[in-house]
Amino acid sequence: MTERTLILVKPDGVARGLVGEVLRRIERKGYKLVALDLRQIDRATAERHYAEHHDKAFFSDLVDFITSGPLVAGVVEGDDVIVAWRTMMGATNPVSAAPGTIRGDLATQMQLNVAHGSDSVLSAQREIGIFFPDL
Ligand code: IDP
Ligand code: MG
Repeated sequence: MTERTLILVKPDGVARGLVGEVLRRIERKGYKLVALDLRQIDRATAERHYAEHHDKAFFSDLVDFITSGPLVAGVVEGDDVIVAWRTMMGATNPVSAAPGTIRGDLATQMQLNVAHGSDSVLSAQREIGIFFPDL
């Protein structure tokens, strides 16, 4: 089924010059970029985006990190893209992310794991609404 998901190249990925690498994987796979923007987000936006993690011990570190520099936000469209993009990113912890995945190939630390992707149709709608309210 054709779906849309929110993708982020997080501030670590932008700082390391990995925007092209991440977008290349999306385009080669055959997905379509329907929105793309380089921006730095404020704490209120970060807290909304990561609201599900509000009570976790790492929440304030996560908000510090995601607001620390520019990120690339995008909306990607394609067949079953929500699950497929999460497969392409690999496990949240790069230590256990499979080789061939973004996190498996490009990252070593849980927080600095380069990319984000929505985890369900509902999260995708919610997150796209936060980053691209006009879509
Ligand atoms: P996801 O990005 O694979 O969906 P989530 O569990 O939603 O993973 O966590 C959101 C982000 O928070 C992760 O991508 C990672 O950057 C960070 N994170 C998750 N768990 C931890 C942790 O235990 N310590 C530090 N950062 C974490
Ligand atoms: Mg998540």
